[in-house]
Amino acid sequence: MTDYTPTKDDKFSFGLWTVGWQGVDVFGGAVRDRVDPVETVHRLAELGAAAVTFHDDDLLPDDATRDKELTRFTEALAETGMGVEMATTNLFSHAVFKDGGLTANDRDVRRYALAKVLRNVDLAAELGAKTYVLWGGREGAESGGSKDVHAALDRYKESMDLLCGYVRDKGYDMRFALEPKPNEPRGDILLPTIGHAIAFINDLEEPDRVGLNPEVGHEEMAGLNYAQGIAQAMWHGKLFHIDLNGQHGPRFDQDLRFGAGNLRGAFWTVDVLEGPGAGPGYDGYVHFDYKPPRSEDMDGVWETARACMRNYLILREKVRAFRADAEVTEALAAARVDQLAVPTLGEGETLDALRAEAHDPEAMAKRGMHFERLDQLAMEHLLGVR
Ligand code: DIG
Ligand code: MN
Ligand code: MN
Repeated sequence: MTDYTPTKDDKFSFGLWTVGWQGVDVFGGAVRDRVDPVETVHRLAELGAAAVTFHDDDLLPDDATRDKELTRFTEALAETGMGVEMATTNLFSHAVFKDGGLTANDRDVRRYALAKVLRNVDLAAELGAKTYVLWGGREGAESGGSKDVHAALDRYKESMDLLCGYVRDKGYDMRFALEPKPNEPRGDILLPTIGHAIAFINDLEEPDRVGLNPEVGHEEMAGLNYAQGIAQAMWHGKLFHIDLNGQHGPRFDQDLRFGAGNLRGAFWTVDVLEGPGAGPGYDGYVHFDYKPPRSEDMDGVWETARACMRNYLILREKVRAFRADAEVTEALAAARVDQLAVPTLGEGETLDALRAEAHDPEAMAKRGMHFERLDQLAMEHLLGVR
């Protein structure tokens, strides 16, 4: 039993906006004061995190103090050894983005949004971030006639192609990661799921420079399985970054600390990230995008940050024990999970030979799959009785 104390080798990272969340919601104002990004860097370093991420406005909300705040922030990074691994742009808080940023009907707004992204891409490159996230939280609509989706996707593509060209021409070592979400704050958000985003990326001029930053709660809001979604993103080579948190299935975006909400889903998420099957596993930052509930004071906020990392380490130990369990190995074989890695057509075999084979569907239908035994073993590892 380890003590689940994170180290920088675990590559945990947090958005400044997470522990900085003041507890605002649709029905109530702030319950906590703004947290100084410098304090966040020091406190997260003390807790064992390796890096932070930020929206432009989280870090530098006021141009008048931009240089001073940036100096304080970079000094804190140097003092703690914390990195900046990802950055993104707030294209959703200011009223100007009420109809989106890059896909706003109002062309002037689109031009301002693109300029705002470009400015923070430069800062992200300066601070060493290798991933730039775009969450189009306001890119969407509440009513069918108000948004020409075909034109909106043209504009989204135009902006992504321009951003990829900019990063390429500047020689930045940086990739873009799109973050899907089905709704909230817009009634329906464009690129709502991992699948929609992958399809969109394939039509860009430089698809290799664009991947995904899937968030647990966002896939679950759509009633989808996050672990399966990130497995497909990895299959496409598109899991560039992750937003881990907790969610209780289809409802408003809860952004709970990782491990809260769908705990079984969190177990299989860690299993996929560890790379159990045919895939290589995920080697990026283990990033948390969550919101400490309104109920918490600052002590509670730091406890939630500690718990995100602790829950990940606890689940990682359980997943590794599950995968190392001899009975699990037997159960996997009984479930013929390994057979899925065997090509359906044999080396050099012809389709005629396959079709000529005597197939006995009645006999095959009688073969049990033994999935329940396998899942019970997983459940018992999760419950701590194995
Ligand atoms: C919300 O899930 C979004 C914003 O917080 C941010 O743009 C992105 C970064 O991970 N996630
Ligand atoms: Mn969310
Ligand atoms: Mn997110």
